[in-house]
Amino acid sequence: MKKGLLVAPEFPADSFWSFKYVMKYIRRKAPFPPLGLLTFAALMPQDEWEFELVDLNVGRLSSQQLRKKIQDSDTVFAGAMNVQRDSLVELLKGPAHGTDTPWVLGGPLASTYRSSIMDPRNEQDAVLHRGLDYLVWGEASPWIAELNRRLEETPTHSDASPFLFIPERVLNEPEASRKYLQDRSIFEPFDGLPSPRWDLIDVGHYRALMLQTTAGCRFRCNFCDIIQFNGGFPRAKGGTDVTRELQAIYDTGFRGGVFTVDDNFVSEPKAMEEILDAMTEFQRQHDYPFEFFTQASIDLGKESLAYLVPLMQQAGFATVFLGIENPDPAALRQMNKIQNIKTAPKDTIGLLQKNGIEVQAGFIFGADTDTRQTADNIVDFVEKNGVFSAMTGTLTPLPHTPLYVELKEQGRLLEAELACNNVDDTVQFKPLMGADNLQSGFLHILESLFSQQAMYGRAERLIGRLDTHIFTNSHLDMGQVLAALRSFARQGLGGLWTKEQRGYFHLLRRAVQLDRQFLRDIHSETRNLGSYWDKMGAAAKNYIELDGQDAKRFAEMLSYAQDALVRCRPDMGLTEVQDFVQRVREAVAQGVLPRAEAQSVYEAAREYLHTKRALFQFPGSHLVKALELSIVGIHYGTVVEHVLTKMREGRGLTLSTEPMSTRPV
Ligand code: B12
Ligand code: SF4
Repeated sequence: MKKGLLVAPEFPADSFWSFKYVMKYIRRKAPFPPLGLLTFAALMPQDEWEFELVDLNVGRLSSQQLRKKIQDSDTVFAGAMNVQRDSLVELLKGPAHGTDTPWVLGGPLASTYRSSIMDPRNEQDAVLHRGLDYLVWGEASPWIAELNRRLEETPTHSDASPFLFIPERVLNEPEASRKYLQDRSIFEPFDGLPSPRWDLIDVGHYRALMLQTTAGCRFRCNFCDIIQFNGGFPRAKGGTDVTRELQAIYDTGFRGGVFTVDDNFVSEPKAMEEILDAMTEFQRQHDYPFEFFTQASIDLGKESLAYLVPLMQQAGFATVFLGIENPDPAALRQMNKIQNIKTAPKDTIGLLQKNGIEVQAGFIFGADTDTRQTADNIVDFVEKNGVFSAMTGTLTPLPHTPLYVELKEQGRLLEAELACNNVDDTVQFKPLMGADNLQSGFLHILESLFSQQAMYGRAERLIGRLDTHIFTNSHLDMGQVLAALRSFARQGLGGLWTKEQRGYFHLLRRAVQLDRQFLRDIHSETRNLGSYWDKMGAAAKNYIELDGQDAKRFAEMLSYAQDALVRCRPDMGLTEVQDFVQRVREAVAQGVLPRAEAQSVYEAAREYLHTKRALFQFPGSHLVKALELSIVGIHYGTVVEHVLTKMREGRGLTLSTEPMSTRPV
């Protein structure tokens, strides 16, 4: 057997997504495992290769330890985004230097930054150029056979130019061409792939595991590199594949957050129905072991797609990340983000929150139509809509995107460094608003949104808007309780009675009040339902006749009942539940309902209220959410504090101060 060393380079601590500063509270080592590498390992011939994974985000190894592992391996396989580039360069300059093990790099760094690695423009690129032997563009599956053949032929490292695996057509198209995005010979069917090699990691080190249900996206945002290597149309897995992958995660013993890492979860609505049904059925059969989160386009809120939201709720989605980017339609038009103009982002946010799904969002500052005022508008939008996690960054032109080529043609691209971390990047183009405005606006956004005070206020607004759903496993585990106690000790106790502490306790008090209010409301709803049924049921023999008022009441009861049957009756298949609901709905519309069915609806509706009541008993869902957000806020607060300090000291966000020579036409 050949030995393959899988290497996941380190993410910088000071980024929103690293969650480094809260790992000690939740007693995990990293937020997510490197899914790309685990998937790649599963695709390789299992009877020829054995793998070991080194995830530098879980723990650092000494240079000697790493060198030994590299020397003892037949090949090193690294997978990275650009934000992990520094760590990869350190590995190649340090422990790998002088060894003869070949290195293969895949993932978005290889796909998007291939040109600068093949044709180095700075010292970092040169290290990658010399240190890497193979670059793999796009998904791994099309290249597995050829990669193995070449590794067999040339099993040692060489300082010469790496070999680039890339489809001929992609290589030959002009730089930002999007003509090949629909080419189905490049973007192959996506189903039937093996499950990731979870056995290569200790799942207990990670906050969440991952599942990819689709790849690609039907939109054409001008800054997006995802479609350039994942395709401009959605490819979906089938329900059977999704169930198998969920089972594989379940079999690791892991319970908790599962990130469906689709580029756009709702890019292919028809396929999503099948996938969501598979997810829901799996959750029901296993008492909802997972809490899902994903990313989706804003059009999820439009009338023709909104029916997916209750399906996502039933499957157990807790969070959705939306690319809002900018509240100004002019900026969106320039980004070719038309979907955000056609559907108002605030409507999609409201719809998800009403269905108990938290919205996180990405914002981009620095479009040509932006001014210093845009920074205030972004802050305003985030605050008004209760978006607690508002990941804001400056515009980043990624290579091979239309944005990149446009800026290049206008002479506005600063290729000094392409960092790709949204809170600490060198500005890579000359902004029309001027460098000073970009810097002060970005600073303003970070300061305004990520002070502890602001975050407590936003958390309060968010919990007030979230209508918690029952598609969750409400038991708190010991880890969560301890995390809450640890953060309570940090945020609530000690020191003088500061305004931050007052904000913290205000949030917790409000959360407890909301839990109590919901409990009271559910008690009274249960009582009302009981007396209504006593009256209706007692009067009826075989059939119940419904007038307009009754039909309304029954429709409401039926929606409670439907949720309860999905959540609490796994013995009934999902289709059986859907058929039952459909039958009753039709009967209600006709005004006559068999008594037995009415009784079933009533009983299930009671069960719904009973299940919901449990969510608000101490520590209720609002309090748990408030504590969770406070913990995450520690991370955001620390990252932003570091970034602001660096920016104020003139390090960090490096801005060109030279006058702009070329303006766009
Ligand atoms: C999930 C995800 C995350 C997750 C998880 C990251 C993790 N631990 O892997 C989180 C939310 C943490 C995250 C964060 C960020 N992300 Co992100 N993320 C994604 C997303 C949506 C999916 C990635 C994924 O898991 N796909 C599924 C797996 C199976 O696919 P894959 O990783 O691409 O792997 C396949 C191939 O690439 C290849 N492959 C992968 N590795 C290897 C290795 C070898 C040797 C070979 C041969 C092949 C190979 O084979 C795999 C199977 O086909 C992508 C979008 C995308 N489609 O790439 C963005 C993406 C990777 N993220 C991106 C960015 C910029 C970020 C952030 C920097 C955002 C920010 N501005 O702060 C942060 C950085 C993280 C940090 N800690 O600092 C960019 C990267 C751009 C680039 N070209 O470098 C992407 C492409 C999105 C985008 N354009 O905005 N991200
Ligand atoms: S919606 Fe997201 S994935 Fe789709 S093109 Fe736009 S940025 Fe890319």
